[in-house]
Amino acid sequence: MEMTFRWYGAKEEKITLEEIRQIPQVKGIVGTLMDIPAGEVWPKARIKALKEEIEKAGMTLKVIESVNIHDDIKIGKPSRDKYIENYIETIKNLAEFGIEVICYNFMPVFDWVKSDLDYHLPDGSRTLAYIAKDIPADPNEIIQKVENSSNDFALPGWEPERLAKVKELFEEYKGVDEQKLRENYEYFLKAIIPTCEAVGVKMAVHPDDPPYSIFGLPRIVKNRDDLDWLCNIVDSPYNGITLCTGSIAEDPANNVYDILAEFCKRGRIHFVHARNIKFIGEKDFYEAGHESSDGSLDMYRIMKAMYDNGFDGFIRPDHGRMIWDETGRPGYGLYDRALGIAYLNGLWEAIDKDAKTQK
Ligand code: DNO
Repeated sequence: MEMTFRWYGAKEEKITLEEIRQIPQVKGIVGTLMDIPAGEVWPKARIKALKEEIEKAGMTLKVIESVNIHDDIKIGKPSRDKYIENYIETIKNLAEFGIEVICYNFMPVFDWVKSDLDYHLPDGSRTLAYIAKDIPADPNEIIQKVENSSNDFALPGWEPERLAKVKELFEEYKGVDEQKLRENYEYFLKAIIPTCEAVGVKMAVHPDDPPYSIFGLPRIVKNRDDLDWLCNIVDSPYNGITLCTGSIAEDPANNVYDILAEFCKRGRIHFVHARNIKFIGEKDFYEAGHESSDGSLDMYRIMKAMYDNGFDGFIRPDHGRMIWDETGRPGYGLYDRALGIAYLNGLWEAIDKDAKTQK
């Protein structure tokens, strides 16, 4: 297991690489080029500069989150071939600079959705929450809501150029049901995975967040059977998963421990987002501190499922709460994510020592 930390780039961040370097055991940055619109090729010079900046700070860049997929690919428009070619070019460019894993998602229009980015907990910390009755029926309202509480930080997956066209996008997705979206996903994977195999870059899809349909949009990466389907349509280790424990567990019907165990064993989980959530209603939840005692998930069982099934990929703490008066990009402050790392490292060490003394 290699511990990493998500960082959006010097221009987009308050948090510095020097601060991240001081978090115990963090060796790698999960990086991105946030300003490059979905569909465009990532230039080699930009990738090189990012890698050098990170290495100068004493860390590595082996994971990218995310290279976003143009909606024309998901909708299946004729223009998709051009965007797929660009995606392949980006994969090759990233491979040239030693990138091993690309995290992406296949969600129509929106990436993750939460009803609240500044949900107050009794201890004074603030976090993200999903409360179904607070999700407006009109998607434009959720965009407004997210923008109003983003503290002026660009949020991953909510690219302005995409959101500006949200009405048109919803129109275009009208003909796309789950079946059609699956066909388009299969088309994309079949086109890119041979290149991934050739250049040694593993794709790792992030599950839908939340893992069920919202705003009437189709969702196809939401449970064990969906993950099984996608692993089978292109049966290659380069076609893998970012297992986000929070996203998968948001549907109480999903057994996150079994899913982790199965797909680790199958060698398909290349990246883990470790997050705890606390249910406050049937499907309503807020994002808790990482500790088991703070949320509804047993983080020991999560780490153990990974350990026992041979996980040797990358992991990062997922969203953290805002604590100690920190302000910043919702979900991506420094302090609570650093606490999360210390805790996850502690669990791993205990599990590892325990396993070794039992031998
Ligand atoms: C939210 C993130 C997602 C994730 C994408 C991967 O904070 O977990 O935006 O990066 O779904 O493409």
